[in-house]
Amino acid sequence: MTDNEILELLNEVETGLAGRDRLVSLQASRVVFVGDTHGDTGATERIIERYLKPENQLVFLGDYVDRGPASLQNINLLLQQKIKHPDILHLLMGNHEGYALKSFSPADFWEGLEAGLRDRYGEVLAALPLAASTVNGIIAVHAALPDVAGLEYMAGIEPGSAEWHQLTWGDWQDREGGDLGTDPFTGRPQFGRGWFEEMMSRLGKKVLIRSHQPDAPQLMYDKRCLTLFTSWSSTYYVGERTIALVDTGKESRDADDITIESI
Ligand SMILES: [Mn+2]
Repeated sequence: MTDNEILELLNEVETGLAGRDRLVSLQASRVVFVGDTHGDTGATERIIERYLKPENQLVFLGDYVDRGPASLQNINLLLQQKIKHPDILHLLMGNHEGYALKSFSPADFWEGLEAGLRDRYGEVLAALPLAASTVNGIIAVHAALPDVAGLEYMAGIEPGSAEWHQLTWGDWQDREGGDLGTDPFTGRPQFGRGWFEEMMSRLGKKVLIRSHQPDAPQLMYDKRCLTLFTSWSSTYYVGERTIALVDTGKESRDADDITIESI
Protein backbone atom coordinates (compact mmCIF):
# COMPACT_ATOMS: atom_id res chain seq x y z
CA MET A 1 0.00 0.00 0.00
CA THR A 2 1.16 3.55 -0.66
CA ASP A 3 1.30 6.07 2.17
CA ASN A 4 -1.79 7.78 0.76
CA GLU A 5 -3.72 4.50 0.68
CA ILE A 6 -2.71 3.86 4.28
CA LEU A 7 -3.83 7.34 5.37
CA GLU A 8 -7.16 6.77 3.63
CA LEU A 9 -7.59 3.42 5.38
CA LEU A 10 -6.81 5.02 8.74
CA ASN A 11 -9.37 7.77 8.09
CA GLU A 12 -12.01 5.16 7.32
CA VAL A 13 -11.21 3.20 10.46
CA GLU A 14 -11.32 6.35 12.56
CA THR A 15 -14.75 7.25 11.20
CA GLY A 16 -15.99 3.70 11.81
CA LEU A 17 -14.78 3.68 15.42
CA ALA A 18 -16.06 7.16 16.30
CA GLY A 19 -18.81 7.06 18.88
CA ARG A 20 -18.55 3.29 19.33
CA ASP A 21 -18.53 1.87 22.84
CA ARG A 22 -15.09 0.86 24.11
CA LEU A 23 -16.74 -2.19 25.66
CA VAL A 24 -17.95 -4.49 22.87
CA SER A 25 -21.11 -6.47 23.68
CA LEU A 26 -20.86 -9.72 21.74
CA GLN A 27 -24.13 -11.25 20.54
CA ALA A 28 -23.19 -14.07 18.15
CA SER A 29 -23.84 -17.72 19.01
CA ARG A 30 -20.16 -18.49 18.46
CA VAL A 31 -17.28 -16.18 19.36
CA VAL A 32 -13.67 -16.82 18.34
CA PHE A 33 -10.95 -15.22 20.46
CA VAL A 34 -7.46 -14.70 19.01
CA GLY A 35 -4.31 -13.87 21.00
CA ASP A 36 -1.39 -11.63 20.06
CA THR A 37 -0.52 -11.94 16.37
CA HIS A 38 2.53 -9.59 16.41
CA GLY A 39 3.21 -9.31 12.71
CA ASP A 40 2.23 -12.90 11.94
CA THR A 41 0.05 -12.38 8.87
CA GLY A 42 -0.03 -16.14 8.29
CA ALA A 43 -1.98 -16.57 11.52
CA THR A 44 -4.30 -13.66 10.73
CA GLU A 45 -5.03 -14.94 7.21
CA ARG A 46 -5.76 -18.44 8.48
CA ILE A 47 -8.18 -17.16 11.10
CA ILE A 48 -10.01 -14.91 8.65
CA GLU A 49 -10.30 -17.75 6.14
CA ARG A 50 -11.58 -20.26 8.68
CA TYR A 51 -13.71 -18.20 11.03
CA LEU A 52 -14.86 -14.96 9.40
CA LYS A 53 -18.47 -16.00 8.80
CA PRO A 54 -21.78 -14.23 9.36
CA GLU A 55 -22.72 -16.59 12.22
CA ASN A 56 -19.49 -15.91 14.18
CA GLN A 57 -17.90 -12.94 15.85
CA LEU A 58 -14.11 -12.67 16.02
CA VAL A 59 -12.26 -10.86 18.77
CA PHE A 60 -8.56 -10.19 18.32
CA LEU A 61 -7.07 -9.41 21.71
CA GLY A 62 -4.48 -6.83 20.64
CA ASP A 63 -0.74 -6.64 19.85
CA TYR A 64 -0.88 -6.76 16.05
CA VAL A 65 2.42 -4.97 15.51
CA ASP A 66 6.08 -5.20 16.59
CA ARG A 67 8.24 -8.29 17.07
CA GLY A 68 7.00 -10.04 13.92
CA PRO A 69 8.39 -9.62 10.42
CA ALA A 70 5.21 -8.24 8.83
CA SER A 71 3.69 -5.75 11.28
CA LEU A 72 2.61 -3.26 8.64
CA GLN A 73 0.91 -5.94 6.52
CA ASN A 74 -0.73 -7.50 9.58
CA ILE A 75 -2.26 -4.32 10.96
CA ASN A 76 -3.38 -3.14 7.50
CA LEU A 77 -4.98 -6.50 6.73
CA LEU A 78 -6.85 -6.39 10.04
CA LEU A 79 -7.98 -2.80 9.55
CA GLN A 80 -9.21 -3.56 6.00
CA GLN A 81 -11.20 -6.53 7.29
CA LYS A 82 -12.58 -4.40 10.12
CA ILE A 83 -13.95 -1.94 7.56
CA LYS A 84 -15.51 -4.73 5.53
CA HIS A 85 -17.00 -6.58 8.51
CA PRO A 86 -17.49 -4.00 11.28
CA ASP A 87 -19.91 -6.05 13.37
CA ILE A 88 -18.24 -9.45 12.97
CA LEU A 89 -14.60 -8.57 13.56
CA HIS A 90 -13.45 -6.68 16.66
CA LEU A 91 -9.93 -5.48 17.37
CA LEU A 92 -9.13 -4.74 21.01
CA MET A 93 -6.25 -2.44 21.94
CA GLY A 94 -3.07 -4.06 23.19
CA ASN A 95 -0.15 -2.23 24.75
CA HIS A 96 1.60 -2.31 21.35
CA GLU A 97 -1.28 -0.31 19.84
CA GLY A 98 -0.92 2.25 22.64
CA TYR A 99 2.49 3.55 21.59
CA ALA A 100 1.14 7.11 21.34
CA LEU A 101 -0.14 6.86 24.92
CA LYS A 102 2.86 5.13 26.48
CA SER A 103 5.94 4.57 24.34
CA PHE A 104 8.22 1.59 24.82
CA SER A 105 11.28 0.01 23.29
CA PRO A 106 12.03 -2.01 21.26
CA ALA A 107 9.14 -1.03 18.99
CA ASP A 108 10.28 -1.99 15.50
CA PHE A 109 6.96 -1.19 13.81
CA TRP A 110 6.60 2.27 15.34
CA GLU A 111 10.26 3.19 15.10
CA GLY A 112 10.31 2.17 11.43
CA LEU A 113 7.51 4.56 10.40
CA GLU A 114 8.10 8.10 9.27
CA ALA A 115 6.72 10.68 11.69
CA GLY A 116 3.50 11.52 9.85
CA LEU A 117 2.35 7.91 9.54
CA ARG A 118 3.48 7.13 13.08
CA ASP A 119 1.30 9.92 14.47
CA ARG A 120 -1.71 8.81 12.43
CA TYR A 121 -1.43 5.13 13.39
CA GLY A 122 -0.96 6.28 16.98
CA GLU A 123 -4.15 8.36 16.97
CA VAL A 124 -6.32 5.79 15.24
CA LEU A 125 -5.14 2.71 17.13
CA ALA A 126 -5.59 4.56 20.44
CA ALA A 127 -9.32 4.64 19.62
CA LEU A 128 -9.70 0.84 19.50
CA PRO A 129 -12.07 -0.74 22.05
CA LEU A 130 -10.63 -1.98 25.36
CA ALA A 131 -12.80 -4.94 26.31
CA ALA A 132 -15.44 -7.35 25.03
CA SER A 133 -18.06 -9.29 26.94
CA THR A 134 -20.39 -12.17 26.14
CA VAL A 135 -23.84 -12.93 27.51
CA ASN A 136 -22.64 -16.26 28.93
CA GLY A 137 -20.02 -15.12 31.44
CA ILE A 138 -16.89 -14.04 29.57
CA ILE A 139 -14.89 -10.83 29.71
CA ALA A 140 -11.99 -10.34 27.30
CA VAL A 141 -9.18 -7.78 27.51
CA HIS A 142 -5.60 -7.64 26.28
CA ALA A 143 -3.74 -8.10 29.57
CA ALA A 144 -5.11 -7.74 33.14
CA LEU A 145 -8.26 -6.42 34.82
CA PRO A 146 -8.49 -2.74 35.72
CA ASP A 147 -9.62 -1.40 39.08
CA VAL A 148 -13.18 -0.45 38.12
CA ALA A 149 -16.38 -0.71 40.16
CA GLY A 150 -18.38 -2.70 37.61
CA LEU A 151 -18.77 -3.75 33.99
CA GLU A 152 -20.48 -0.50 32.99
CA TYR A 153 -17.30 1.41 33.92
CA MET A 154 -15.09 -0.49 31.46
CA ALA A 155 -16.28 1.64 28.55
CA GLY A 156 -15.32 4.83 30.37
CA ILE A 157 -11.65 3.97 30.99
CA GLU A 158 -9.56 6.88 29.82
CA PRO A 159 -6.76 5.87 27.42
CA GLY A 160 -3.43 6.53 29.14
CA SER A 161 -4.94 6.36 32.67
CA ALA A 162 -3.81 4.02 35.49
CA GLU A 163 -6.75 1.71 34.72
CA TRP A 164 -5.80 1.68 31.03
CA HIS A 165 -2.25 0.74 32.04
CA GLN A 166 -3.51 -2.17 34.16
CA LEU A 167 -5.72 -3.39 31.33
CA THR A 168 -3.17 -3.18 28.50
CA TRP A 169 0.10 -3.83 30.35
CA GLY A 170 -0.74 -5.98 33.41
CA ASP A 171 0.63 -9.48 34.06
CA TRP A 172 -1.02 -12.19 36.12
CA GLN A 173 1.07 -14.22 38.55
CA ASP A 174 -0.11 -17.69 39.50
CA ARG A 175 -0.08 -17.05 43.25
CA GLU A 176 -2.07 -15.48 46.08
CA GLY A 177 -2.20 -11.72 46.56
CA GLY A 178 -3.86 -8.73 44.97
CA ASP A 179 -1.81 -5.84 43.64
CA LEU A 180 1.72 -7.28 43.54
CA GLY A 181 3.38 -4.01 42.48
CA THR A 182 5.41 -3.26 39.39
CA ASP A 183 8.01 -5.62 37.99
CA PRO A 184 11.29 -3.68 38.26
CA PHE A 185 12.66 -5.13 35.00
CA THR A 186 9.64 -4.87 32.69
CA GLY A 187 7.76 -1.98 34.35
CA ARG A 188 4.56 -4.01 34.05
CA PRO A 189 1.95 -4.06 36.85
CA GLN A 190 1.66 -7.51 38.47
CA PHE A 191 -1.51 -9.07 39.91
CA GLY A 192 -2.36 -12.24 41.84
CA ARG A 193 -5.38 -14.42 42.47
CA GLY A 194 -6.95 -12.03 44.99
CA TRP A 195 -7.08 -9.24 42.41
CA PHE A 196 -8.53 -11.62 39.82
CA GLU A 197 -11.31 -12.83 42.10
CA GLU A 198 -12.21 -9.34 43.35
CA MET A 199 -12.38 -7.80 39.88
CA MET A 200 -14.25 -10.72 38.31
CA SER A 201 -16.81 -10.50 41.08
CA ARG A 202 -17.24 -6.75 40.48
CA LEU A 203 -17.66 -7.40 36.74
CA GLY A 204 -20.07 -10.27 37.33
CA LYS A 205 -18.08 -12.55 34.99
CA LYS A 206 -16.85 -16.13 35.27
CA VAL A 207 -14.02 -16.40 32.74
CA LEU A 208 -11.34 -13.98 31.56
CA ILE A 209 -9.84 -14.49 28.10
CA ARG A 210 -6.68 -12.46 27.47
CA SER A 211 -3.28 -12.68 25.78
CA HIS A 212 -0.17 -10.47 26.31
CA GLN A 213 1.89 -12.87 28.42
CA PRO A 214 3.19 -15.82 26.37
CA ASP A 215 5.12 -17.33 29.27
CA ALA A 216 2.09 -17.41 31.62
CA PRO A 217 0.39 -20.73 32.34
CA GLN A 218 -2.41 -21.15 29.80
CA LEU A 219 -4.89 -21.69 32.65
CA MET A 220 -4.82 -20.00 36.05
CA TYR A 221 -7.17 -19.45 39.00
CA ASP A 222 -9.28 -22.63 38.82
CA LYS A 223 -9.23 -22.52 35.01
CA ARG A 224 -11.05 -19.17 34.99
CA CYS A 225 -8.17 -17.17 33.48
CA LEU A 226 -7.25 -18.28 29.95
CA THR A 227 -4.16 -16.86 28.24
CA LEU A 228 -3.96 -17.20 24.45
CA PHE A 229 -1.05 -16.56 22.14
CA THR A 230 -1.44 -16.76 18.39
CA SER A 231 1.87 -15.50 16.95
CA TRP A 232 4.34 -17.95 15.55
CA SER A 233 6.55 -16.36 12.97
CA SER A 234 8.93 -14.21 14.96
CA THR A 235 12.14 -15.05 16.67
CA TYR A 236 10.46 -14.25 20.00
CA TYR A 237 7.68 -16.81 19.85
CA VAL A 238 7.90 -20.40 18.78
CA GLY A 239 5.10 -22.07 20.78
CA GLU A 240 1.73 -23.15 19.45
CA ARG A 241 -0.71 -20.65 18.00
CA THR A 242 -3.81 -21.01 20.14
CA ILE A 243 -7.31 -19.59 19.85
CA ALA A 244 -10.53 -20.10 21.85
CA LEU A 245 -14.01 -20.94 20.55
CA VAL A 246 -16.96 -20.08 22.74
CA ASP A 247 -20.51 -21.34 22.32
CA THR A 248 -22.43 -18.47 23.90
CA GLY A 249 -25.60 -20.54 24.12
CA LYS A 250 -24.34 -22.25 27.28
CA GLU A 251 -22.78 -20.78 30.37
CA SER A 252 -18.97 -20.49 30.44
CA ARG A 253 -18.02 -21.29 34.06
CA ASP A 254 -14.37 -22.12 33.40
CA ALA A 255 -12.13 -23.17 30.52
CA ASP A 256 -13.74 -26.63 30.41
CA ASP A 257 -16.73 -24.90 28.77
CA ILE A 258 -14.47 -23.38 26.09
CA THR A 259 -12.75 -25.07 23.13
CA ILE A 260 -9.06 -24.24 22.89
CA GLU A 261 -7.62 -24.97 19.44
CA SER A 262 -4.19 -24.83 17.85
CA ILE A 263 -4.20 -23.34 14.39
MN1 LIG B 1 0.91 -7.15 25.09
